Parts: sequence; C-alpha cells; structure tokens
Amino acid sequence: MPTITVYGNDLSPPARAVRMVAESVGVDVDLKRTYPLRGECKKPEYLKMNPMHQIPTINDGGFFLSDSHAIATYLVDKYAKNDSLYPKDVLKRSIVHERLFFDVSLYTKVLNFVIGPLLLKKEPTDESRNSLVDGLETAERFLTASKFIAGDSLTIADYCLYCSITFVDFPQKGQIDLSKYKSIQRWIDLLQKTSPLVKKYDQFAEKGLKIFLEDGKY
Ligand SMILES: N[C@@H](CCC(=O)N[C@@H](CS)C(=O)NCC(=O)O)C(=O)O
Repeated sequence: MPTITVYGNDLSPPARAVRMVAESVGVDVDLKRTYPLRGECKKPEYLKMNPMHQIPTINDGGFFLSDSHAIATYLVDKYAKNDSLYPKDVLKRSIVHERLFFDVSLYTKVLNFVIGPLLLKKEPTDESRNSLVDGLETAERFLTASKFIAGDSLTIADYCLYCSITFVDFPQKGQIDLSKYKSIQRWIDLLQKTSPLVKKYDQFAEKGLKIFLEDGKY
C-alpha cells in the first residue's frame, strides 16, 4: 500500500478530510501531529514545505502539497481505482470544484466563529455569526437541491464540507443549532449512517478536542 506523510492533527477539519480521502483511495497515512497554534507551522523547516504555514501539508515521496482541497483532488487523481469521488466528466468535476471552493470560504467563517472565541473565551461577534449563518444557508440550498453536496453521489467535497460544517457545533455545543437546517441535518445523518470512515474520523475529532481542551494544542 502506498504511504504518504500528512502534517496535521486530529482536531483540524481539513487535516481530517485529507486523511479520509487518503483512506478512501487506499493510501496509508503516516500522521505527523502538528499544532499551528504552538507556532510549529512557522518554523523555517515547515515553511519550506508549506509557505502558507498551515496544516494539512503532505509529503508524497518528496512531493509536497498543501491545502486540503488541492490534496484531495491529487490523491484521487493519483491513487483512486475509479473516479467516483472526483469525477473525470467535466461538468460533474466542475460542480465538485465549485463546492470545494465554497468550502474554502465556509471554513474561514467557521474558524472565525468557533476558534477565536474558544481561545479568547469571548462570545462570537454578531458579524462572525451572520457571516457563518449566510454560509450555512448556502450549504442548505445545495443540499436541498441534491442528495450529496455535489450531486447524486458521494465525492471528496462531501468529506471536506462534512468536516467543516460539523465543526460549527463541535467544540462548543449550541452556539448555532445545526438541526434547524433540515437538509444539512439529513446529509449529516446520511453520512454518519452510511460511511464507516465518517464515524471513525468523528472519533479522532473527539480525541483531538480532548487534547485541545486539556493542553490548548491546536
Ligand atoms: N484552505 C486551507 C485551510 C487550512 C487551515 O486553515 N488550517 C489551519 C488549521 S485547521 C491552520 O493551519 N492555521 C494556521 C495558520 O493559518 O497560520 C485547507 O483547506 O487546507
């Protein structure tokens, strides 16, 4: 089985999404636990691998790649036995891209809403709440129109957006009630019921949260 190194940690949604895609396409992951809040991504040796100083980053036999969405597409293109997670059909692939780019902006909103207040122990600002609600309403519209986030079948965009969206309610329960978004909730339930990988990585997230709450490691 091919093995790649992933620089990430158990709590980070984009790092989990990358590990889920790797496992889906039969790639083993050697996880090097890395915590940006500890300054680990700003060390010169890390900046050489990823000038954007973020997790996840992968090393695949000396090839370094960052950004979970770029990594997810690379892993399927390089290692998957079929194209179901990332269709080759131009129209279907374009919709996957659209949703992946949407995830980039949504995850920024999630981080602003969740992590800042969690670290600073302050209530989230109205601005960060409104911006996230707007993103969730968009996701709700996507999921009202189709069973999965980018159409009728599971794609890498589901893994990425699942990790981002469930993080809204994860470190601090009840800040935003996801259950009021009926289509998002239906999709979360579907993924949790049908994907053993989703269940497995939800448990890693719980483990990562415990480490964060005990040691502030993120
Ligand atoms: N667009 C990036 C976002 C990655 C990201 O925001 N990672 C956070 C942790 S979850 C990080 O490393 N932050 C440190 C920093 O930005 O300096 C991706 O999808 O990989």
